[in-house]
Parts: sequence; C-alpha cells; structure tokens
Amino acid sequence: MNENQDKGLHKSAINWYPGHMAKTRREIKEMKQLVDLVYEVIDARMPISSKIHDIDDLLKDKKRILVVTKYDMCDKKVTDVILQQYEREGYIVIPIDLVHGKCDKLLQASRQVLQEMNQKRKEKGLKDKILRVLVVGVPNVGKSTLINRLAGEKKAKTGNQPGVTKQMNWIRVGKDIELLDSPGILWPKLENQEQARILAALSSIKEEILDLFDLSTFVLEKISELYPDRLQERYGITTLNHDDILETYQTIAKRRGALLRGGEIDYDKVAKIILQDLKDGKLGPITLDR
Ligand SMILES: Nc1nc2c(ncn2[C@@H]2O[C@H](COP(=O)(O)OP(=O)(O)OP(=O)(O)O)[C@@H](O)[C@H]2O)c(=O)[nH]1
Ligand SMILES: [Mg+2]
Repeated sequence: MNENQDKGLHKSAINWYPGHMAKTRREIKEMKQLVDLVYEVIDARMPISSKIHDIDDLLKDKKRILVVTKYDMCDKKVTDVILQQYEREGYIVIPIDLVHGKCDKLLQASRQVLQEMNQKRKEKGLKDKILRVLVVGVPNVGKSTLINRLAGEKKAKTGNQPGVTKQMNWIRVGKDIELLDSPGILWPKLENQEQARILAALSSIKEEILDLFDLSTFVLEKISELYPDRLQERYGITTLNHDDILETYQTIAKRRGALLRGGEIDYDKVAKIILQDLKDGKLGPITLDR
C-alpha cells in the first residue's frame, strides 16, 4: 500500500460512522419486536459488500426476505452465482429492478407470510392482523424507492446519495401491509478496506470520507481487472499502467476535456468523471464482488 492510500484509509477509519447510524441501530433493536417480517435490502452490484455484516445479531431470529435491488445495473451472471449461494444458506432471495420491473413476487411472498401468521392466530381464536415489515439495509441501496414502488406512490424521500432517509417511518401498502422505512446503517468497524471502497464507489458511504483520487484509482483498477474492455470502450485505455497511473488520468482528461486553463490536467475532474460514470452505469452492467 502506498502512502497516499494509507492516508485515505486512515481518514475513513476516523470519520465514516456517523452518530445517527448508532441511533438507528438502537431503534431497529427496539422496533423489531413490533414487526413480523424484515426486508433485508442489498445492492445487486455488490451483493456481498452491501450486506449488513452483523445483521444476524441485529435481528436475531426474525423472518427475513433478501431483496436485491438495482438488478438492472448488475452483471447478472456474477450476481446470480452469489444469490444462489444465499439461497443455499436458506434465504428467500428476490432480485428486483425498481426502475422498470414489478414487485409482484415480493408482495406474493409477503402475503404468504401474512396468511400463515393469521392462520395460526385463527387457530388460537384471535382476529386477523396486518403484516408489519421492517425495511433495512446499508445507505442508498433503494429501501425508500422499494417502499414507494410497493405503496404505488411517492411517500418516502429518495435520492442517489447515502443518508437520504433521516428517521424511521411507517408507510401503508394496501389494506394489509405496513412498511417501516429506516435510515441506511453501517457497522462501527469496517475492517475490510476493499469493502469500504466498493461501498463508497457505489455511494453507500459518503465518498468525501475517502480520498477522491484513491477511490477513482481503485475503480479504474477494479474495472480493469474485472471488465477490461469497458475502459477501452469508454476511455480508449487498452491497458492500465499501474506504475504510472497518472498517464491513464491524462488519457481520460484529453478524451473528456478535463483540462485546466493552460492545458494542465484537472485530476479532480477526471476522478469525478470516473466515479460518476460508474454510478450512472456508463461503464456497463457491473458486479464488484466475487
Ligand atoms: N437503476 C436502479 N436504480 C435504483 C433501483 N432501486 C433504487 N434505485 C436508485 O437508488 C437511489 C437510492 O434510492 P433510495 O431509495 O433513496 O435509497 P435508500 O436505501 O432509501 O437510501 P438511504 O435512505 O440514504 O439509506 C435512487 O437514486 C434510486 O432511484 C433499481 O432497482 N434500479
Ligand atoms: Mg431511504
């Protein structure tokens, strides 16, 4: 690891876990008694890195469905292998494209849980209940978007950056389901720096927290390792020169007009272009976990 990277990591180790996440974690622990089911939301482009790493502790034995959003943006072949592994571990896994697709399968699975619950209540002579579902996940995976899709209208605020939802919030879906939206959470110690960078590159950690140049270089290296053709298509780069990465930035700068007055390279602008292209799907469908 070079000195610059080390600096970037050090910065992240100090600042990346904001106080409101600790608060949300406490609230989730309190609210979990009230819910019958949990939608654990993960991002299809990082199905391992975006999974809350201590979710089993946090939710103990709550019934869970793994909802995999942004399926339209992922490399399906790679993501599917990981999802099959989750299924083997016993998860109900439902991949969703929240922009173009439907949520029928998720609703069906949820109503099945509700039916079983009410059947048991009936046997005990109790009245039917509505289904209460807690929606959890790391920031920016699409929890609120999912809720809006299920509700059929925009009831929760959404946006392509981490930390949009600020508090827990109940939202009604039809006559029989109530969803509890929650602010995205991470965990206090993010030991795995590769995971931290993947989360930051796909906007689940505020990117300002990591060094911008460090993060965009990580993206270039990752894409060159996993999808080398994409760098060629987008930026005209055939091979990444790991010993002189600035050369790669220069090539991108010239192609995309990221030059300062006097013709100098605007490295910050190049770094932002790379990160924005990744987020916007301009580098094609990608999955960064293996
Ligand atoms: N392409 C695509 N974009 C999606 C999908 N789901 C969500 N998004 C986008 O992802 C971004 C984040 O969505 P939100 O619903 O605000 O995410 P969140 O998990 O509620 O985020 P926090 O409240 O910050 O924790 C938005 O720009 C959504 O439009 C999907 O399936 N496909
Ligand atoms: Mg939200």
